[in-house]
Amino acid sequence: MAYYLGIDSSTQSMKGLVIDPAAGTIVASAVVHFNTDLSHYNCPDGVLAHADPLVKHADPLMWLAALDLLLARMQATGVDMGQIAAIGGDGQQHGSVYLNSRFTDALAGLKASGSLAEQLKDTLARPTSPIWMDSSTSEECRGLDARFGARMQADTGSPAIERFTGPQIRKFSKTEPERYKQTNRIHLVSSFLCSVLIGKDAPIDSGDGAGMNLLNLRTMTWDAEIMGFTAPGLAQRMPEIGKGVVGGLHTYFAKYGLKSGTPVAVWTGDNPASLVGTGAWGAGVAVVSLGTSDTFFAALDAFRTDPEGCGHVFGNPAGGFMSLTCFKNGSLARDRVRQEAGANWEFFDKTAFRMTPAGNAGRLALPWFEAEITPPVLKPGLRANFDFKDASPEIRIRAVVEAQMLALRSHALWIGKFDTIRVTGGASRSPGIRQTLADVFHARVESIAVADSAALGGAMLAAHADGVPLANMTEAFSPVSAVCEPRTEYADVYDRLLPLLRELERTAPL
Ligand code: XUL
Repeated sequence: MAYYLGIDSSTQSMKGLVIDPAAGTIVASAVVHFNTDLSHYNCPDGVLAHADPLVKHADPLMWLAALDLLLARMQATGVDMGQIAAIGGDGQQHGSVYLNSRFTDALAGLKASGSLAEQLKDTLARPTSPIWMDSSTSEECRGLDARFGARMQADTGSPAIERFTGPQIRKFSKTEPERYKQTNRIHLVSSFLCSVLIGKDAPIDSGDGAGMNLLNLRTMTWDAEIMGFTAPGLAQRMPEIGKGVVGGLHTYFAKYGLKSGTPVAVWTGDNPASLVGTGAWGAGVAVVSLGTSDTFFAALDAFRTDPEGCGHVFGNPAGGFMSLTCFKNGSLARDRVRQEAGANWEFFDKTAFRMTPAGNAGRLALPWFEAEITPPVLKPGLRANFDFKDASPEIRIRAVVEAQMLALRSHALWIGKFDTIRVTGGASRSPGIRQTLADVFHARVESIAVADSAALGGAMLAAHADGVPLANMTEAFSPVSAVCEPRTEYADVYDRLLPLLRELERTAPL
């Protein structure tokens, strides 16, 4: 019986799942939380503190420590690691790791007696990694806009975007030219961790590679002209684009009971992996993922870009393309509103919604505690169209949740109209949020049993690379576990609120 391991390296944690596709079961799971398990890396929410609120970096050694700890924990569950026939995975998108000339030898020579972090610490050409939450590259984006104009979006699927890897590399090469010179290889979080598993440079997949402003989605190759303008000598520093099995597992990982040489499938981004894990990789079903970031995504029937320039096109790991709209102020913002309201999760998820009417008498609040991605807003601060501070906890909570769901609807219009939305991520367990989502979109909201859809997607992609059809696994692993129907009587309420939300996005002062 063959098992498959999927690993999801997300913003605040690393999770792993082992699946048995023949039996249709999840046989083991493990998780490492960065704030509690690896607090000495000082990245409590997955981010290092920085004086500039637009700069968001993480310590890449923490991801290595997490990989060691996750595999040890997985082995400790008692699962037979030797039965794992292939490994897949995914990483938070856009984040980048900068490696020097020692990387290749250090990877190949990994010794089971040491840890990954210890053995690879001297291979970093840049000690920290910018991640998707970073908004500090506006100047670089304007430079790319001025040079490429509409071609950037038409060919790479997105206009120049602050958190995307190309603008981040451009900033690094300009502000730290010495360190850039020392950089031999630039990896995404996904391809970095995949490289560590196979003990050599892994390629980048088109799902994650599309989030860089460097990959030409019409040819599926690096865009030489954009690369050349982004930073000097960038082409030599990039891995290849690849798919399927990209190498065999390094002997280092035998200490966790894994077989050396086990095929490793190319890693993708967390959202593309989630598209697979939620069973939405075929056309017709949209996904709302409510995690550190809130995202709306769906498989695309054809290559199509967002006329407003906020959304993106990524590669769909099952073939073709996917669309995505991303909001930075997701679960951390919800948690902050909850704490400031002095409420527990029971109150946030249920009571607040029973105490207030749908539509909240027109009161809306956008919790932009961090610079927002959609729409692009660089000056953080909550925007409300009423006196937020003095309002009761239940009114504040509904105002924030309704504004978040309306923003999702408003900025996903370019993707299409969907009768069914599949919801995933931690906050998808909240009944109040699920009902609001259904009412705001006038759509049936389905939950699937596995909340870690990205790790599941990674495991499914590993099995797929080993010849197991995705469709069989979707039936087994992504069945609908709960449904929330929209309440037709509130359709008008939210149709009327949509222009108010747009107005608030445009005008509300800080
Ligand atoms: C997507 C995005 C985030 C990260 C972290 O474009 O920036 O969703 O992938 O989850």
